[in-house]
Amino acid sequence: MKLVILLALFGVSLAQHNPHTKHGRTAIVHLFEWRWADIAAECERFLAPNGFGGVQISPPNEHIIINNPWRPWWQRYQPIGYNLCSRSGNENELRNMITRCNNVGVNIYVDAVINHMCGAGGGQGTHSSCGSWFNAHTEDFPTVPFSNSDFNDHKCRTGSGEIENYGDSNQVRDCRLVGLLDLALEKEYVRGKVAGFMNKLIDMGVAGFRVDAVKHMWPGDLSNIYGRLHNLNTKWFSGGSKPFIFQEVIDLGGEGISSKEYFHLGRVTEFKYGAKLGTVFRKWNGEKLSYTKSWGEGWGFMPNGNALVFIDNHDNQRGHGAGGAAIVTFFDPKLHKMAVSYMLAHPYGVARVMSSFRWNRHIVNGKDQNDWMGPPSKSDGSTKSVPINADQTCGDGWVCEHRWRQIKNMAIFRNVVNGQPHSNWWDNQSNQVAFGRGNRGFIVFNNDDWDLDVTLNTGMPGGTYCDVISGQKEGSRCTGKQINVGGNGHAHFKISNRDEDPYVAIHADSKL
Ligand code: QV4
Ligand code: CA
Repeated sequence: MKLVILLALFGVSLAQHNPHTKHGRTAIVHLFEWRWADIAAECERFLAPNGFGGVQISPPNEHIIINNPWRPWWQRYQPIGYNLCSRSGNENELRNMITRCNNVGVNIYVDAVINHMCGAGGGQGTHSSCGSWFNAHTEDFPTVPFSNSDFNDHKCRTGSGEIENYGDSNQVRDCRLVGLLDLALEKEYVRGKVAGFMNKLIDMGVAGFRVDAVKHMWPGDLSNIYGRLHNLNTKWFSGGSKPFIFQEVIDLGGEGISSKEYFHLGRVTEFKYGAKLGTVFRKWNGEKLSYTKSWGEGWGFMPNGNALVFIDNHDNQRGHGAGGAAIVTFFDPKLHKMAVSYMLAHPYGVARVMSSFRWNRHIVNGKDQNDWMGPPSKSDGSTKSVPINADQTCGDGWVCEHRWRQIKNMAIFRNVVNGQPHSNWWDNQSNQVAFGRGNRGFIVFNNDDWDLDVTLNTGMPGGTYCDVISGQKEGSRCTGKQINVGGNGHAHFKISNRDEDPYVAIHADSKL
């Protein structure tokens, strides 16, 4: 009993905080805007063999189609109803993907947009992904159905009907976020419809949800909705498993609403993580890598058991959401690989890797003029599939960060060291640091403008290890640097600041 109370107090490993990843796999990848058919293939040909635990998919529900700008990615955050046809594919393709990914032990997490429907200016007609008719002016969404009494207009107290002040929790929850029609989630009827949508997906086999815009919903309403959710499908999950819930709350401090209001409901996105680590790797504001000795709760982040962490996400890689210019994305590949690798090596939080599409970034006065651009598409607006090149990278504008050797190998590293403590820290009081994970793995970074040349205690058993950053172990040979660990666990590291990737990582399974 005492233990239960303790666990509840700290929000550790509670039902909805557990990602239910299989076979010792840990990391989640967001395959942003990928088609269901491509995700199914990726689970089988790449994610399962390389130990990825799950995929966050783009919203699967029917959404508005916007022509101006032309088919922006964000049209999918404007639901028209809960039919399961979207830019990524139809219901059959979705079901097929969930089945095929589950069959190879890769979980699917759905991006659930339940705070709102489309924007008030969305017009009327059948410009929606399943072709269903709707009317945004009269707030009519017949396929659910929702009508004007299912929205919060009467509850919102701002003159414009919009959220005007993020310091006022009432308007953040009851008014419109950028004009999006705000659902009355305190209504029994609305709660039932939202839970029905989520339960259909659970029954199809998804493992959980990334819940969108959680700051804009009352914890009590969410508690009620989550309480209605089915247990996971026992075809793939053990009986009594609750869906994994990770909630999008942007909390960098200083607002009326803080992430801790949602801890008891599931995990919460820790936006400080990527904003701070980006600042550290960029060496802005006097930050140094050596200061990350106490990375995690020591930096004022939320408790470990509550956090979902990431370096960049689909919003802040293009200036939406929070984090600003500090966020490191694939546009800065060297820093991005290092930051993502740091995250994957470090024990704090459930880690999510971003997998992006490329767009023509065009920043004028700090704002990306092309921040709206959707995924690689054909002239009719339909999303292109993801071609895989001979060297395992992706083509046609798909960046596939999760396939970059360094990132893929660090996802494996995270699995190999899972459960081991952060250990054997070393730093040069500047931007050279190293740490281990018990006796299972060790990583060394050189983000200074000079060489690193030092002997360190790795905590690992003696032997020759293959560095999984400059190469990897293939059969009994190593395509990268080799690191000799002595019988006392010590090893010599030499990393030039001019290396393409100025860091080295070894783990138990990279031993030669
Ligand atoms: C425009 C005006 C408004 C006006 C409205 C009138 O800007 O002032 O009131 O018209 O109709 C798009 C446009 C936006 C437009 C809106 C409604 O960009 O200009 O409003 O549509 O037509 C994504 C995008 C948004 C996009 C939205 C819906 O980021 O730009 O808005 O999808 O298509 C806060 C929240 C946090 C949120 C973050 C971006 O606390 O929850 O902002 N993050 C999540 C998602 C994000 C998504 C939403 C929430 C909304 O991660 O991708 O927004 O579902 O911090
Ligand atoms: Ca709301």
